[in-house]
Amino acid sequence: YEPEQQPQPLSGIGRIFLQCDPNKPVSLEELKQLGVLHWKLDADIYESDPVLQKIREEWHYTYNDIISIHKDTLPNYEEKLKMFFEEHLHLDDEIRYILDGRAYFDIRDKEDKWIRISMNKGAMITLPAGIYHRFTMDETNYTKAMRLFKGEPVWKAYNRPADDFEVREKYLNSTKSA
Ligand code: KMT
Ligand code: NI
Repeated sequence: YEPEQQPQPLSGIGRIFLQCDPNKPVSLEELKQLGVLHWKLDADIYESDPVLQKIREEWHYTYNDIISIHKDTLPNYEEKLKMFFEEHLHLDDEIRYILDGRAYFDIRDKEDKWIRISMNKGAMITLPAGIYHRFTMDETNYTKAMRLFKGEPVWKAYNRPADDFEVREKYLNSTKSA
């Protein structure tokens, strides 16, 4: 965590706030062009939420589990946070739904600058396969998130540089036409 280099986040329940360095607001349209999907849900009813159910059916998010990120609940907490904060990509979409607490996802924009996505309880997001990103906590150091996946989960992360993957080229092409 490098506080001086981080854009200052805003906050708000269930909302997603976007900022890029130095604190320039980012539009949802820009997020869309980067291939990021997002929803605002009622996390208090996640176990029986028909809206979540519908999203899962529409996007084929068949798998889910819940991860509680806190030094007392997550084995190798420090080490894992360090890994999450390394800039990386995945060969599949990364789908996360914040059930409690808060967290940040940073993604790279088309100019390779960071956009900070502040996620509160109720925020759900899909980062497309091949996008460079990283994950970090705020000063509360607690978040509980549902991890979703299309089919059998693969959590493997490839740290940057990972430009030779086909998925990376595909991703870049998809942002060009958007
Ligand atoms: C990732 O790959 O960036 C993560 O799994 C982030 C932590 S899960 C809320
Ligand atoms: Ni990731």
